[in-house]
Amino acid sequence: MRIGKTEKYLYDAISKNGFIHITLIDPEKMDRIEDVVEAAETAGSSAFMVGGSTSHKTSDYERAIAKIKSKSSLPVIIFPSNVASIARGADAIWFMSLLNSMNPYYIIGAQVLGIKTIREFGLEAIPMAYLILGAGGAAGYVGDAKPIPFEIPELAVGYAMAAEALGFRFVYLEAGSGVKTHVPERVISMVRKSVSIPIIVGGGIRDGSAAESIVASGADIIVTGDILEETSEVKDKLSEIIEGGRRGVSKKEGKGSYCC
Ligand code: 1GP
Repeated sequence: MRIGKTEKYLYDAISKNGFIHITLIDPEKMDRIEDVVEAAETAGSSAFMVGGSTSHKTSDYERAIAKIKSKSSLPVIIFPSNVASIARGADAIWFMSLLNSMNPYYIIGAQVLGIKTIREFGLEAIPMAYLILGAGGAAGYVGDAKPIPFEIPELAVGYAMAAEALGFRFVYLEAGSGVKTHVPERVISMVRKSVSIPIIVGGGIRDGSAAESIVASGADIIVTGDILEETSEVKDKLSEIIEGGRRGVSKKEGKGSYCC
């Protein structure tokens, strides 16, 4: 198994801290990227993701990546919505498959079309299973997903176990950007008990207490994006979320120690 530098960094950071926070920057929406990057790094975020379900311009991605790189040395990982998200200048790309899409394009089609460009651009491809739950937001709509109901966590467990057996090295439980309700703790906890790969949770996480309970339930990575566009106090808000996650570590189910 060949593990790249960014993936190893994620494993090491999770193993050392019990969880990490990643700041998601939507290249289409964020008009004050440099300020957000500085605030996120000061608050203790461990990496940046660049992506958005309705962002389809490669030039927007490249501009956002360059701005992040001008302010921070933390890893930048592309969070693609389509082949147009494959951009130069990032460290890595989530090589992700939306397993509960009804459209094979989002499961394997875009990946086949994109891999040569990913190699040409020297991006580290990190295999990740992407599952959309609950309301699903724009990601659910654009990705033609059949979202997993929060009330049926067994379905999320089945997908996550299958993802691990298929060789995916991360699983992302996505509720959709800006949704009212984040992935429930019970779903995270049941997935945690069923797989040993790192679990990423995102969508609708807005405060420290949500971060605390999500990490306590077994999440290894929490991702926040939308809240940065809602607040002018980015550093304070991210500090609150990251502090919440740290409190969650002491109560965490199945503390992950990942290696390669
Ligand atoms: C969306 O999971 C991410 O893909 C983050 O969600 O924008 O709601 O923080 P928010």
